[in-house]
Amino acid sequence: MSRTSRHRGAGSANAGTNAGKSAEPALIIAAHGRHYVVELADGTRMHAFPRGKKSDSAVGDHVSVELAAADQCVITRVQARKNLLHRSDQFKSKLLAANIDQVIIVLATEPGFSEDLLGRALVSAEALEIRPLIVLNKTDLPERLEEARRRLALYRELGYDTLELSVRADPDQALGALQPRLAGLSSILIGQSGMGKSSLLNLLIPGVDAQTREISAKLDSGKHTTTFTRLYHLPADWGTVDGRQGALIDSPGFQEFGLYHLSEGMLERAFPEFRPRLTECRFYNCHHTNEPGCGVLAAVASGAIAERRHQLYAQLLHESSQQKPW
Ligand SMILES: Nc1nc2c(ncn2[C@@H]2O[C@H](COP(=O)(O)OP(=O)(O)OP(=O)(O)O)[C@@H](O)[C@H]2O)c(=O)[nH]1
Ligand SMILES: [Mg+2]
Ligand SMILES: [Zn+2]
Repeated sequence: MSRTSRHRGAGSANAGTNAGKSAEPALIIAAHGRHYVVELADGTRMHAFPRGKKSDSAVGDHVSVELAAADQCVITRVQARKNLLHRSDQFKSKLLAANIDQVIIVLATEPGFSEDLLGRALVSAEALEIRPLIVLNKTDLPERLEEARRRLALYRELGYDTLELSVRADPDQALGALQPRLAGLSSILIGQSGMGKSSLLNLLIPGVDAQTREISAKLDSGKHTTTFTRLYHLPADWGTVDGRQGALIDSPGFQEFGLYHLSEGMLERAFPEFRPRLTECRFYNCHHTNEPGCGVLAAVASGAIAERRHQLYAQLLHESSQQKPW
């Protein structure tokens, strides 16, 4: 994400195997299927597409591009990535974003949030050892606030950082709470539609003007307002942390969060409350579903592990064991 090299093309542009053609480093800032927008080192933005049939890069990826037309380039190489967040079901695997430091799971009092999706989002972050942050938005709507708090109590007990805020009623408090948690990091906003992800983005990064539901209602473009994943640099006046400015990625709301790609070994470790129990199991290859002498099941029986967390684990284990064509 270095924005220091202002003289693109000079010196290293012909390095690598593409002598003659000039390959340039770029950052993917938007993705919609096979259609990408990249940002070059000097800040220039261009449309880009993958060379082959497969689109195997995601927002946040550092890539090499070659100019294909006046305002279009082709992605020739994806640099090694720190991590890659994705969702998957029986039929396909969908890339969400790469090189992420923090997953911000946005929930709201109204419309009510799905605890199943929250659990899955947490597992996906844990599996990649990415720090999750839970945000409960719309605390200005009092009817369902207590219910939302009650449902979130378990996740607070598990040690997850959980913030309450209202973009609409108290934007200053929201900004004050989020700015220090975001500065210098690359964070992604994920969650169901209508929770307020784009509203948060608009608050945090003035001038972005991301579409929120009001705007899309005016434009009559339907219910889901954000249709593609998009990276925004954090404001320059937030300063840098370890030389990094940080970024915030907005993503479209989802209704399902399949994790068919996670292995059994990743799953058992993605539940932090399971971890200290794993050494207590009688069998080294225990699945923690119905084995005798299982430390996890003993903790469920005693109430130390919540039944609904174990149910989610069992469901994810089932998904993980399915045949996947991809
Ligand atoms: N009452 C209240 N409404 C809010 C608040 N924040 C956002 N909203 C409203 O919630 C609706 C959905 O907000 P969006 O920001 O579009 O939600 P989103 O999560 O980006 O939704 P998708 O793009 O569909 O995934 C809009 O009508 C917002 O004005 C809040 O703090 N309080
Ligand atoms: Mg949105
Ligand atoms: Zn076990």
